[in-house]
Amino acid sequence: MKQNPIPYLEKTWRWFGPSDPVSLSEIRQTGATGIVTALHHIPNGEIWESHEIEKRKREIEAAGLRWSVVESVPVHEEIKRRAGRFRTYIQNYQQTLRNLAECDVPVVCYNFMPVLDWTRTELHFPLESGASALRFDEIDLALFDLFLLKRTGAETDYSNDVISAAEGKKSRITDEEKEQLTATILAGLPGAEEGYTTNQFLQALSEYDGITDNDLRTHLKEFLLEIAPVAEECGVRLAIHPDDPPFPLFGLPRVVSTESDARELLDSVNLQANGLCFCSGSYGARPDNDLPGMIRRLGERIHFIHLRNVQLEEGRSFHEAAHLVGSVGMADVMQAIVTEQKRRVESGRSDSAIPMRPDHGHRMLDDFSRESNPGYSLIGRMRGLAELRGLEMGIRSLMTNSH
Ligand code: DNO
Repeated sequence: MKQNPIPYLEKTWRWFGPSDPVSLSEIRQTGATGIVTALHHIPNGEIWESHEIEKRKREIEAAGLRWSVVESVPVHEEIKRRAGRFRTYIQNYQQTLRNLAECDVPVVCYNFMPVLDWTRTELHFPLESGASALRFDEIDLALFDLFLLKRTGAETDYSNDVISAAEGKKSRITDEEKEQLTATILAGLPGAEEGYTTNQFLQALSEYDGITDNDLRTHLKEFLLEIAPVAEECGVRLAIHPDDPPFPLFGLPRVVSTESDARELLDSVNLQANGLCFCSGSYGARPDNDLPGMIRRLGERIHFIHLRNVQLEEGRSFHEAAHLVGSVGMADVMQAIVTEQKRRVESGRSDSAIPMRPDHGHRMLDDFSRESNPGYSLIGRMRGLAELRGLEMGIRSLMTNSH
């Protein structure tokens, strides 16, 4: 019997809307066919009205592209804390999902990280090649937390070695470098809808006083119990993004960092719509996460994929490596993904062309002569997309010919 061919992953590209320095017509030339975007102008917690969604969708389609994934419908902090107006915000979230379904936008990515979305300490880490990368340095994070933010109790979160390294570094760096570090951590990286001053940040952290990992886990479960059935019914797939980086920061609870976290949240609401965004760079920043194994075991609920590499450094530090080099074995990851696609085809699922985007990219070549959002350069990401596309094609062809 002739098998249906395994479709290619849907190549997508994150676009931050009309203010993104990378335009839709440029994206079209990269080879991506799908757009990953959000209605960034709508305040967190409010309903995305259908006419707003339609308008953005038409704009994307006019450029010959398709709106494949929403990244993200942000989860209001009051939902994460189950405080204040959280019930209204959950109802609004449900309505937004219905409106997106009505407009045929099929996948919604979101995260459940308190206060900060993704966190880095350096945006222009120079690489030997002359390109630059994003970096997370645990000593710099401790320096900021202990000596610039001066968070009460921060010293209990770091080892003595890290504290003394941070102390030493504090006396070596300039005031300007300290300001730069503060801005990098607090100003909000692209996609994080919030930015903070130091005082606002301390205030936001204090609102989580007494909220443990277990509490946050329960809040996530309660949220999923309310939104996943709506998503299932209207035909939208939810994809939770893991914590980036995947370990606790600033004493905040963290609940989506490991395979067992992911398994638990999938099991807590056992519906196909309750799924994952598999981010190789986020999960990959922990050496104890077995990425291909996670794809094999959790794959049927992976609705969206971010492919990115990290070079692990000492302790918890890492920088973003080129997509095919670094600590993440990208070929093994890709092979596990194609295997999952094959399984979907064999079981007759209609979502085998899983949307994938090259996550982040170095700043390189002409990226230096134009503005770009940190991590979201044009040429660096296009290099990533091209390499990943080639890797996928090679693996697919080897797998097809060996069966
Ligand atoms: C960073 C992104 C994150 C991601 C959100 C999803 O580059 O991967 O900002 O979009 O955490 O909600």
